[in-house]
Amino acid sequence: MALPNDVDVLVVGAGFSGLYMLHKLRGLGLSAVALEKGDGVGGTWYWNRYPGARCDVESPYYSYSFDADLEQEWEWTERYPAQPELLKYINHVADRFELRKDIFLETTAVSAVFDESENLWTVTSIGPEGGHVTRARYCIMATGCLSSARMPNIPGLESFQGQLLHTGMWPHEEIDFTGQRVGVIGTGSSGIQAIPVIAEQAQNLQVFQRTPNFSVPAFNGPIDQQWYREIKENYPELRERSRHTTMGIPFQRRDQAAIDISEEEREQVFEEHWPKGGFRISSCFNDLMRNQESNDSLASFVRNKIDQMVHDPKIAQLLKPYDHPVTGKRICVDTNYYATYNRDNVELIDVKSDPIQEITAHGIQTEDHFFELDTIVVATGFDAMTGAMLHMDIRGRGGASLREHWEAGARTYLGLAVAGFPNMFTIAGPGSPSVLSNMLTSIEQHVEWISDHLVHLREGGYTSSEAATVAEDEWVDHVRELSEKTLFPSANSWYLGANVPGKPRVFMPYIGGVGRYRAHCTDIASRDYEGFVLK
Ligand code: FAD
Ligand code: N01
Repeated sequence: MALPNDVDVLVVGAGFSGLYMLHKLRGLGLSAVALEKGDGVGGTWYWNRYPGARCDVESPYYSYSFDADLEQEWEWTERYPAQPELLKYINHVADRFELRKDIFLETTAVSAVFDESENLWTVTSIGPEGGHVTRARYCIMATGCLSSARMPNIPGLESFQGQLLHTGMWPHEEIDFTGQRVGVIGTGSSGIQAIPVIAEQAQNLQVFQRTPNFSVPAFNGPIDQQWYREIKENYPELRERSRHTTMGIPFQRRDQAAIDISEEEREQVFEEHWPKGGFRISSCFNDLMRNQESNDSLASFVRNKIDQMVHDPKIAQLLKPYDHPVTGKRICVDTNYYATYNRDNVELIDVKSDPIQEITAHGIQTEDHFFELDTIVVATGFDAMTGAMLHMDIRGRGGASLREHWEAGARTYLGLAVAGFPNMFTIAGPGSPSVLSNMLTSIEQHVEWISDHLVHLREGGYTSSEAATVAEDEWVDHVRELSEKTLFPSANSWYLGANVPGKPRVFMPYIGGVGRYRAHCTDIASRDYEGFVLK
């Protein structure tokens, strides 16, 4: 089917957000299409196929809740799902709800211009058939927070004659590292997940670490059938509970401050939570991101664990994070990460003390050494939260450009709408809990809120909805003020844009938690969409 010229709603992106949005729009009787750059659906789980790619939220919770039959029929096999299983799930959803006929793959939206005289968006895209223009009443950006992969700015990168791979743009064919000399640049979550798996295959693995990150073991394994059965029996209640928690998962932070108890007692609580795996450890006190001393005690607990897991004390020292609070960057959830450095074929290169100078045809040259490599794996992350949106030329009222509107940092109302850009909505955008949460919970809440809003507009006979400038200003201030009450801004994280040279340093996600945020959005809706100008 050809991409239509006119639709009610145009969705950009076909990951978890775009797929559910499309499904909801159909249910409202609106005509809708989704444009997707990739040649398949799945977003994050389509692009990030690197070995070891896995979710940090347990599988029964990192899944859609909108359809009880889907929930009951799908069978997760592992506690934390790996990328292939997640991609299979998303494809299953696309088939089950017959979404594919309205999804246009290999089609990139390059610009979106608002036509004020008719209250319509004109979206230009490039697809397999060439350029196309689609007019839509509403434009919904489901473009992803972590979908704009960044190559590092290292001199000579393009001259490398071996295999160059980025974790966020991983090839579709199987990559076999057997017998190879492999270098990995970057030790964020992607590097930390890939390194142990590559180490098992490669002849030699050299890890180029600039800054160590906190990582905690997942204790992953086949899903515990009894646990899963209980979840399935109680899904409605568990999902509802998730919607009102801080992180969008159905266990709440323990309501006790670490600062209120002795160091020995804290240690005991950490020890109890460590074997539970993943985020459990960061939820064991309620003041870990508000009180430096509390955070320091968890940090030193994790550093001690590194000492226990890594045999060589010099390597252990290099792996210990020192420049940011635990969870100031999204905590990595790993399988065998630290123990991998006990292998004879793995070497940790500290590029803080011996910086990378250039990449040559045959490897990586640091100030003091040359490392000959067959493959370089780049795990250097993303232009997060704003990158995908700003790749497009988006123009709102009066031809104003989003790039200019966001020049000093992303500005939104509720992470859902932007002043001056009527009838455009963002899913899990900056200013919403998104990346600080289980994103499936946050995505569903946004999709449902937008759907309800579109119904409200239809029933009220409105053709335009726009965030008021004053509402946007207040929300931006509120998001910033909340973050300033925490330790988050002290970390040089991508939450702040700190990983992209020249990007304004603004804390982008809403830190008040999924439950509080949801209550606020519901309240806004109940007050006739306060802060939105409806015409
Ligand atoms: P995405 O999945 O990013 O999909 C956006 C889609 O939009 C992409 O397919 C992209 O190609 C497309 N697109 C963008 N711009 C255009 C354009 N101009 N034209 C056409 N198409 C466009 N979250 C968690 O909660 N737990 C996790 O464990 C977790 N693990 C992650 C692991 C990795 C490696 C990464 C990168 C992210 C992870 N996330 C995790 C966050 C993850 O991005 C979300 O959970 C979720 O998958 C986002 O879904 P989405 O549909 O909003 O965005
Ligand atoms: O990216 P990152 P990521 N030379 O930005 C280093 C989600 N996710 O893809 O800290 C040398 O975190 C950089 O070093 P430094 C999750 O939300 C989840 O790993 O800037 N090194 C850092 O070590 C996550 O937070 C999972 O000094 C360079 C690394 O590259 C987000 O995606 C799995 C460099 C980048 O780390 C992004 O994770 C994967 C250079 N020039 C991703 N430039 C789960 O487990 C950058 N670095 C769920």
